[in-house]
Amino acid sequence: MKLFIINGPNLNMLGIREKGIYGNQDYDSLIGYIRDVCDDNNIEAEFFQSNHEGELVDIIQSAYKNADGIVINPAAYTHTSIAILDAVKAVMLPTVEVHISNIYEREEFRRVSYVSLACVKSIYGHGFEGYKEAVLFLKEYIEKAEKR
Ligand code: CA2
Repeated sequence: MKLFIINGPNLNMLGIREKGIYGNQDYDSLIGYIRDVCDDNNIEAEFFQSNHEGELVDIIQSAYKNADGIVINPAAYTHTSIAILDAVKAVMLPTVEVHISNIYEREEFRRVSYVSLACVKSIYGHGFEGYKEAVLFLKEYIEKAEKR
Protein backbone atom coordinates (compact mmCIF):
# COMPACT_ATOMS: atom_id res chain seq x y z
CA MET A 1 0.00 0.00 0.00
CA LYS A 2 1.32 3.40 -0.94
CA LEU A 3 0.29 6.77 0.50
CA PHE A 4 1.13 10.29 -0.57
CA ILE A 5 1.69 12.58 2.44
CA ILE A 6 1.23 16.17 1.27
CA ASN A 7 1.89 19.32 3.30
CA GLY A 8 1.05 22.85 2.23
CA PRO A 9 2.47 26.34 2.69
CA ASN A 10 4.62 27.28 5.68
CA LEU A 11 4.58 23.81 7.23
CA ASN A 12 8.31 23.71 6.37
CA MET A 13 8.61 26.50 9.00
CA LEU A 14 7.32 24.35 11.86
CA GLY A 15 9.23 24.73 15.11
CA ILE A 16 10.54 28.16 14.16
CA ARG A 17 7.64 30.38 15.36
CA GLU A 18 4.07 29.93 16.68
CA LYS A 19 5.31 27.09 18.92
CA GLY A 20 2.29 27.61 21.19
CA ILE A 21 0.02 26.58 18.32
CA TYR A 22 2.09 24.06 16.32
CA GLY A 23 4.59 22.78 18.92
CA ASN A 24 8.36 23.04 18.93
CA GLN A 25 9.27 20.19 16.62
CA ASP A 26 10.37 21.02 13.09
CA TYR A 27 9.22 19.76 9.69
CA ASP A 28 11.95 17.11 9.47
CA SER A 29 10.82 15.70 12.84
CA LEU A 30 7.27 15.53 11.51
CA ILE A 31 8.40 13.61 8.42
CA GLY A 32 10.56 11.28 10.58
CA TYR A 33 7.57 10.63 12.86
CA ILE A 34 5.23 9.77 9.96
CA ARG A 35 7.94 7.67 8.26
CA ASP A 36 8.33 5.56 11.43
CA VAL A 37 4.54 5.03 11.63
CA CYS A 38 4.49 3.95 7.97
CA ASP A 39 7.52 1.64 8.34
CA ASP A 40 5.98 -0.01 11.43
CA ASN A 41 2.80 -0.68 9.49
CA ASN A 42 4.28 -1.84 6.22
CA ILE A 43 3.11 1.23 4.32
CA GLU A 44 5.12 2.86 1.57
CA ALA A 45 5.00 6.65 1.86
CA GLU A 46 6.05 9.50 -0.40
CA PHE A 47 6.39 12.95 1.16
CA PHE A 48 5.74 16.32 -0.46
CA GLN A 49 5.70 19.91 0.77
CA SER A 50 4.97 22.96 -1.33
CA ASN A 51 4.22 26.61 -0.73
CA HIS A 52 2.49 26.89 -4.13
CA GLU A 53 -1.17 26.10 -4.83
CA GLY A 54 -0.63 24.94 -8.44
CA GLU A 55 2.25 22.71 -7.41
CA LEU A 56 0.02 21.11 -4.76
CA VAL A 57 -2.59 20.47 -7.49
CA ASP A 58 0.15 18.83 -9.64
CA ILE A 59 1.23 16.63 -6.72
CA ILE A 60 -2.37 15.54 -6.01
CA GLN A 61 -2.87 14.75 -9.71
CA SER A 62 0.34 12.69 -9.72
CA ALA A 63 -1.15 10.50 -6.97
CA TYR A 64 -3.60 9.20 -9.60
CA LYS A 65 -2.41 5.66 -10.49
CA ASN A 66 0.67 6.15 -8.24
CA ALA A 67 -0.88 5.95 -4.75
CA ASP A 68 -3.68 4.18 -2.92
CA GLY A 69 -4.54 7.11 -0.70
CA ILE A 70 -3.61 10.64 0.35
CA VAL A 71 -2.97 12.34 3.68
CA ILE A 72 -3.07 16.09 3.15
CA ASN A 73 -2.59 19.18 5.29
CA PRO A 74 -3.22 21.95 2.76
CA ALA A 75 -2.41 24.52 5.51
CA ALA A 76 -3.82 27.98 4.64
CA TYR A 77 -5.11 26.69 1.26
CA THR A 78 -7.59 24.60 3.26
CA HIS A 79 -9.62 27.76 3.75
CA THR A 80 -9.40 29.18 0.23
CA SER A 81 -8.64 26.62 -2.44
CA ILE A 82 -11.35 25.18 -4.66
CA ALA A 83 -8.53 24.05 -6.99
CA ILE A 84 -7.19 21.69 -4.30
CA LEU A 85 -10.73 20.47 -3.54
CA ASP A 86 -11.30 19.76 -7.25
CA ALA A 87 -7.94 17.95 -7.58
CA VAL A 88 -8.76 15.65 -4.65
CA LYS A 89 -12.20 14.99 -6.18
CA ALA A 90 -10.62 14.30 -9.58
CA VAL A 91 -8.17 11.61 -8.45
CA MET A 92 -10.92 9.70 -6.59
CA LEU A 93 -8.48 8.38 -3.97
CA PRO A 94 -9.43 8.06 -0.30
CA THR A 95 -8.06 11.22 1.29
CA VAL A 96 -7.74 12.27 4.92
CA GLU A 97 -7.33 15.91 5.86
CA VAL A 98 -5.09 16.65 8.84
CA HIS A 99 -4.52 19.86 10.80
CA ILE A 100 -2.06 20.12 13.65
CA SER A 101 -4.17 22.77 15.38
CA ASN A 102 -7.91 22.80 16.01
CA ILE A 103 -9.05 24.99 13.12
CA TYR A 104 -12.54 25.22 14.66
CA GLU A 105 -11.25 26.91 17.82
CA ARG A 106 -9.21 29.63 16.15
CA GLU A 107 -10.07 32.61 13.93
CA GLU A 108 -13.43 32.50 12.11
CA PHE A 109 -11.72 32.29 8.68
CA ARG A 110 -10.08 28.97 9.61
CA ARG A 111 -13.45 27.30 10.23
CA VAL A 112 -14.07 26.79 6.52
CA SER A 113 -12.38 23.78 4.93
CA TYR A 114 -13.06 23.31 1.22
CA VAL A 115 -10.93 20.18 0.96
CA SER A 116 -12.98 18.46 3.68
CA LEU A 117 -15.80 18.13 1.12
CA ALA A 118 -13.70 15.54 -0.76
CA CYS A 119 -12.20 13.77 2.27
CA VAL A 120 -13.24 10.51 3.93
CA LYS A 121 -12.09 11.92 7.29
CA SER A 122 -10.85 15.16 8.86
CA ILE A 123 -8.52 15.19 11.86
CA TYR A 124 -7.66 18.42 13.65
CA GLY A 125 -6.15 19.53 16.94
CA HIS A 126 -4.19 16.34 17.65
CA GLY A 127 -0.74 17.73 16.82
CA PHE A 128 1.66 15.43 14.93
CA GLU A 129 -0.33 12.44 16.23
CA GLY A 130 -3.13 13.44 13.81
CA TYR A 131 -0.95 12.25 10.90
CA LYS A 132 -0.53 8.85 12.60
CA GLU A 133 -4.29 8.60 13.03
CA ALA A 134 -4.76 9.51 9.37
CA VAL A 135 -2.27 6.89 8.12
CA LEU A 136 -3.78 4.12 10.28
CA PHE A 137 -7.33 5.12 9.31
CA LEU A 138 -6.42 4.98 5.60
CA LYS A 139 -4.68 1.61 5.97
CA GLU A 140 -7.85 0.10 7.41
CA TYR A 141 -10.10 1.95 4.96
CA ILE A 142 -8.11 0.79 1.90
CA GLU A 143 -7.79 -2.81 3.15
CA LYS A 144 -11.57 -2.98 3.70
CA ALA A 145 -12.23 -1.55 0.23
CA GLU A 146 -9.88 -4.14 -1.33
CA LYS A 147 -11.89 -7.01 0.25
CA ARG A 148 -15.16 -5.77 -1.27
O1 CA2 B 1 -3.24 23.44 12.01
C1 CA2 B 1 -2.80 23.22 10.89
O2 CA2 B 1 -2.17 22.20 10.59
C2 CA2 B 1 -2.94 24.29 9.80
O3 CA2 B 1 -3.23 23.61 8.57
C3 CA2 B 1 -1.59 25.00 9.73
C4 CA2 B 1 -1.56 26.19 8.77
C5 CA2 B 1 -2.76 27.11 9.01
O4 CA2 B 1 -2.80 28.11 8.01
C6 CA2 B 1 -4.09 26.36 9.02
O5 CA2 B 1 -5.14 27.25 9.31
C7 CA2 B 1 -4.08 25.26 10.07
C8 CA2 B 1 -0.24 26.98 8.97
C9 CA2 B 1 1.01 26.16 8.64
C10 CA2 B 1 2.23 26.52 9.45
O6 CA2 B 1 2.34 27.90 9.72
C11 CA2 B 1 3.40 28.35 10.49
C12 CA2 B 1 3.35 29.69 10.83
C13 CA2 B 1 4.36 30.25 11.60
C14 CA2 B 1 5.43 29.46 11.99
C15 CA2 B 1 5.47 28.12 11.64
C16 CA2 B 1 4.46 27.56 10.87
